Amino acid sequence: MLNSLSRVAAIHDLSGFGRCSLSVIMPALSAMGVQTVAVPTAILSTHTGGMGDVVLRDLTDYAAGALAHYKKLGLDFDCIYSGFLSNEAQIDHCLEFFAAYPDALHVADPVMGDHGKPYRTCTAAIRGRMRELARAAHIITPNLTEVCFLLGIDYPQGPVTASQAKSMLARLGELGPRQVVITGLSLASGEIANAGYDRERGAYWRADSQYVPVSYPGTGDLFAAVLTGALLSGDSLPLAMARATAFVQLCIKTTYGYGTDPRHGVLLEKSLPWLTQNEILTGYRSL
Ligand code: PXL
Repeated sequence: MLNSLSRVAAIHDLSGFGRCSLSVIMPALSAMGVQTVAVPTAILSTHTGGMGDVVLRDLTDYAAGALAHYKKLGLDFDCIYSGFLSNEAQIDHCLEFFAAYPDALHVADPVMGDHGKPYRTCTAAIRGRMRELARAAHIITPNLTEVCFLLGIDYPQGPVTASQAKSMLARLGELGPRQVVITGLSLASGEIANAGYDRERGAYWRADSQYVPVSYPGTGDLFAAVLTGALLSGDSLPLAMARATAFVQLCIKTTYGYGTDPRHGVLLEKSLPWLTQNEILTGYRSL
């Protein structure tokens, strides 16, 4: 039984307050029965989304030693999963983890920005190198802002059509990953969709969410974590998308109902028990 637990190396920052990155990724994956080994890239007092002067301890010099230790121990990983990275050396470390565990599932959430703008720490150099990481990954989970950075295109001012979404997915697939999920797409038909592509099958999928007029940090991290946990537990891509979409929607709706400060993130503590049930709340369909 114990041998059937999947083990993930999660290369992300640890933001203390604000419910994003490792603070939400670890409980989500644990609730799904996936063992998570944190490889923290930095410790921050809060996320960088509007809570003043963040106290940051950079841990860029940590990952290479941790990797060497894990290799020496003969420790295996079923998945290497990267997220928010704040310098180019950290991208190199993710590539080194990928290379050290070639049989693992390589997931890159290319966290770079939102609403058409890069995060404070995401320089042009990081955006360039993030494309390299995306090329090396098996699965990537960009939002629309990150799609634009990866493809070098302008951020669309209005909603996108299903055929534009498919074309973006296909172009991202051409970079290298065999599966691509674009999160939080505002479709011209009025829905908010997570749109997925399986390059080997030539299949396009969507899992829709209802619109809520607030945006919370960390929801992209939660989506990618639940998607990863679901794939490791044997879900197909569309089923994993449906599970991650349903869970993030539950978190958002729960939080919106309480009217808490959006900068504090979603009330994960209230929604987490859903993840322990092997139940899909909403479906998926072809894009
Ligand atoms: O959720 C993405 C994220 C991760 N880590 C840090 C962030 C953000 C988004 O603002 O600031 C430090």
